[in-house]
Amino acid sequence: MDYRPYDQTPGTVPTAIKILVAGGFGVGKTTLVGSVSEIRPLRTEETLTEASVGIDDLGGVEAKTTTTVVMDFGRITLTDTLLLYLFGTPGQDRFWFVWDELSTGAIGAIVLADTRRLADCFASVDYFEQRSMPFIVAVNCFDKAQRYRTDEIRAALELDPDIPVLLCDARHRECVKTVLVSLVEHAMRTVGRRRTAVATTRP
Ligand SMILES: Nc1nc2c(ncn2[C@@H]2O[C@H](COP(=O)(O)OP(=O)(O)O)[C@@H](O)[C@H]2O)c(=O)[nH]1
Ligand SMILES: [Mg+2]
Repeated sequence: MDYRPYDQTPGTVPTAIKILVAGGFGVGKTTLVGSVSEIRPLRTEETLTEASVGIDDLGGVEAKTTTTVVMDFGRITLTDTLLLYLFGTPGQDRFWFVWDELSTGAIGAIVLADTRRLADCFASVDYFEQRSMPFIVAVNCFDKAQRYRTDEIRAALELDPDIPVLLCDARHRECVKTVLVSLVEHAMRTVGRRRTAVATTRP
């Protein structure tokens, strides 16, 4: 894990950006945050117990014995003056209420998807669409999962044409960085478009 302190030159104020990582259970949120975080990611996991059998659907998820209860938290220095803080949100219906708290101040979200269980990310997509929160879809390409083209995934999720869809491997730092940059760029474009729309509708 490499740690790069941000630029502490007097007058240089680092910008901190908050990003959410959402998606279904076992899709790779904790893995993604852990791949890029310079600080040891804070994880709150609980061992899957008898009680969660039947509640936590394990179909298609290999060797998964823990589940995120509250959130993952990580940080990455993208440039000398740009820090990203990542919050992995719970991917299960019973933790939905946490999302509203976590969304405050976030510039956007990465919705992680697994093509074997694509429906698991519908709720996350709906959540960010309803709140007009910029988001992108990153497909975590599991080894045994069938590969689909991004346009096929876009069609299956009924996404607007401007929402980026990327294929990634949540275990690889460079791959995850590309996803993060894509989200930041998408969020900036969205904000830019909204500003233009407001400016042109003003009398
Ligand atoms: N083969 C493969 N396994 C992955 C990948 N990402 C995550 N995993 C594994 O899938 C399981 C679930 O990942 P996790 O990050 O805990 O999912 P979360 O519930 O969304 O936080 C873990 O055992 C990971 O090691 C990936 O890109 N490829
Ligand atoms: Mg997790």
